[in-house]
Amino acid sequence: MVSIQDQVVLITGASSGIGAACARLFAQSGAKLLLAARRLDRLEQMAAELQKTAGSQVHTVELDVRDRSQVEATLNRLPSPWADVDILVNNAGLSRGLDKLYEGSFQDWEEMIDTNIKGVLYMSRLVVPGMVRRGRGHVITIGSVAGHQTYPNGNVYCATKAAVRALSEGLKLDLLGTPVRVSSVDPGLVETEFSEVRFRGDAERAQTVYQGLTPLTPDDIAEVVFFCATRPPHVNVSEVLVFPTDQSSATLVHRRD
Ligand code: NDP
Ligand code: 8X3
Repeated sequence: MVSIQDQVVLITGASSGIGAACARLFAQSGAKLLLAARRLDRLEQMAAELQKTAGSQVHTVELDVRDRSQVEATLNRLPSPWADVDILVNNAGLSRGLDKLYEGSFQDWEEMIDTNIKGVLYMSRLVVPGMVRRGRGHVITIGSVAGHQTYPNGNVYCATKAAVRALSEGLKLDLLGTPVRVSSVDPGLVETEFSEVRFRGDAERAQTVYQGLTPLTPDDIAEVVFFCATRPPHVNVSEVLVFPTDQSSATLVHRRD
C-alpha cells in the first residue's frame, strides 16, 4: 500500500453517502481534503469533525457541478496547496424518478444528464491538465451497475452511468503515456440518501429499495476507492463492479421478506 499522506484529495458530493464516507476514510490516512457539494453547511460540519478527530487539513467549497462557470471560477481560485489536486473523486451524482422513458420528465432527465455527465466532464477537464503537468494524479469516478446493465424504468439514469463509464475509459485512453491513473468504481445497491433523492423525499418508498436485503454501505465503497488510490504507481485498477451479496445483477435481488 502506498501512502496518501499529505496528498490533496478532491471529493465531489462529499456532503452525503459515498462521498462523505470517502472523506472520512481518506482523512484517517492523512490526506488533505478538498470537499465540494452544494450543501456547504454539511461540509463545514464534516470539516470540523475531521479536524477534531483526525487533525485533518480540510478546505470546503460550495459547488454545483452542473454549473460550468461556477466550477471554473471555483477551481481557478483555489488557494495553495488545494489547487494541486492529486486525487479527484468524481462522486457527485443523482437519479430522479423511475418512470417509463416515454412518460419521463424532461426536467429529471436534464438534472441527471447535467449532474452525472456534464459534472464529471467539467471537473475532469479542469483538474486533469494540472495532474498531467505535475506528472502525478488519479481520477476515480463513481459509476454504477446501472452503467453496465439497463434496468426497467432506469433508462436515463442508466444512460448517464453508461456515459460515465465510457468517459472514464476515454480518459484512460487519452492519458496513456502519462503517469495519471483512471479508475471507475461501480457499485450496486448502497444505502445512502440516493433513493430519497430519486423519489424526491419519499422516505417510505426509498426504504423499500433496501427492504429484506443487506445493501452495501457507503464505507464499503469508500474502502474500494481507497484501495484504488493506494496501489503502487505502476498499478491502475481500471474498473471495479461491487455488489451486495444479496444482489447478482441490476435487476436480480434476493429479499428475505
Ligand atoms: P447521496 O444522495 O447520499 O449523495 C449524493 C452526493 O452528490 C451528495 O453529497 C450531493 O451533495 C452530491 N450532489 C448531487 N448533485 C450535485 C451537484 N449538482 N453538485 C454538487 N454535488 C452534487 O447518494 P450516493 O452517495 O449514493 O451517491 C454518490 C454517487 O454514487 C452518485 O454518483 C451515484 O450515482 C452513485 N451510485 C450510488 C449507488 C447507490 O445505490 N446509492 C449505486 C451506484 C452508484 P449536495 O446535495 O450537497 O450538492
Ligand atoms: C445506483 C444503483 O441500482 O439504483 O446506481 O441504479 S441503482
